[in-house]
Formats: sequence, structure tokens, C-alpha cells
Amino acid sequence: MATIWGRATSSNVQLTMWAAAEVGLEVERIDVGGAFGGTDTPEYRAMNPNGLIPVLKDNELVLFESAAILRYLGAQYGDETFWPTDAKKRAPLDAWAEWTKTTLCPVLIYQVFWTLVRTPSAERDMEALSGQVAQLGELMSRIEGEFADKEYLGSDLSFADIMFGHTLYRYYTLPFERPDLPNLAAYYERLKARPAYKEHVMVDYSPLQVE
Ligand SMILES: N[C@@H](CCC(=O)N[C@@H](CS)C(=O)NCC(=O)O)C(=O)O
Repeated sequence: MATIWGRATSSNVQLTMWAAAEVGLEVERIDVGGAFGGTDTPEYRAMNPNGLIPVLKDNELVLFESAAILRYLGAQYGDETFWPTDAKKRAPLDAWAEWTKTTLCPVLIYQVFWTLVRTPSAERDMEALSGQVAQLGELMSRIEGEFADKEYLGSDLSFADIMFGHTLYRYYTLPFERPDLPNLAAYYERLKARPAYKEHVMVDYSPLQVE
């Protein structure tokens, strides 16, 4: 059995747990990070010198960075749909995975989520937030067309859906106005119907809420 270190409320942990479940890898999750602490010990720093979550241990392999963990799980345990071995099939999926991590998440997680959930209300910059929310809607509209004639980013669920799809629980549950994107909304409904998404991604983040 593999091990993942990281609290269940962390979006980066969620995507690795969801990926492991989808590729059929049994994982024991150990609560560290946030209120649990435990990321600053020499033992933990030896696994991840950044002192961040998640960390995966699979036999002798110890790995940090959620995107690297996701790609490892795909390459090691995923089938041809989840992780196409043909680079020409995998690369267009990877473009959306990378776009999620480098373009979408900085706005959704590190700006909007951070402001609404992790910043005391008296300190929230609501003017900046409204610009960020508008930017977020525009970013989401860029991926809307991907779901016009298919159910997932590839032919069925792939590593790219894990990276992109895990962001949608927060996108659709945070209190802000969203543009009408019917294909994206239908895609989110499909994800919500997956047991592993429900278990690992649709995790109540109210313990992180500061007033
Ligand atoms: N680029 C890293 C970022 C990891 C990261 O920032 N993790 C956050 C949680 S999402 C963390 O460790 N925060 C400190 C904590 O929870 O104690 C990754 O994708 O794994």
C-alpha cells in the first residue's frame, strides 16, 4: 500500500488522492499540514525539503509536488486512456493540466479562495476580488469549448481531468458570480457522480474559514 501525507482539506492533496483512487492504487493518507502540523520535522523535510503537502511514498519512491505525483500515478498505474503512452495523444491533455496548475490555480486558489476563505473579512480586498472573479470567469470560458462534444478532456477520464476537475468543487461552491457555461456545468455534474471525486475532492473546507 502507498502512503500520502497531507490533510484532506488541501486541494493539492485532494488531486493526488482522487488520482490514486481512479487508477486503483490503495493509499493510506496521513494527516499532516495546517492545524495538524508535522511538516517541519527533519523526517518530513527529508521527504519534502519544502515542508509542504502532499508527499507520496510508493515502495522505495518518495515524491513531492502534486503535479509530479499525478503524472507518476498516471504513468505507473493508469491505463491508456488515463495516461496515453503516445506522446502526441498525451501532450494536448497535458497542456490543459499545465494550464490549470500555472494559469487557473493562481487565480482560483491563491487569489479568490485565499481572499474569501483564508483572509479575515476585515482584511479582504473586495475591489481586487471583483477583478479576480471576472478574470476567473474569462479563464473558465476558455475551456468551455472542450466539453462541447465530449464528456472529458480526452476520450474518457484522464490525468488532465484530475488536474482541472479538482478545481471545480471550489469554483462552484465559493460565493461569487459565475458566467453561464453550460458545457462546464454538465462536466462538473459528471465529475460529482464519480464516487472518488465525491470522497476526495468534495471535502468541506469550512475548517479553513477565517472570519
Ligand atoms: N506546488 C506544490 C504546492 C504545495 C502546497 O502549497 N501545499 C499547501 C497545501 S495545498 C501546503 O503545504 N500548505 C501548508 C500546510 O498545509 O501546512 C504542490 O503542488 O504540491
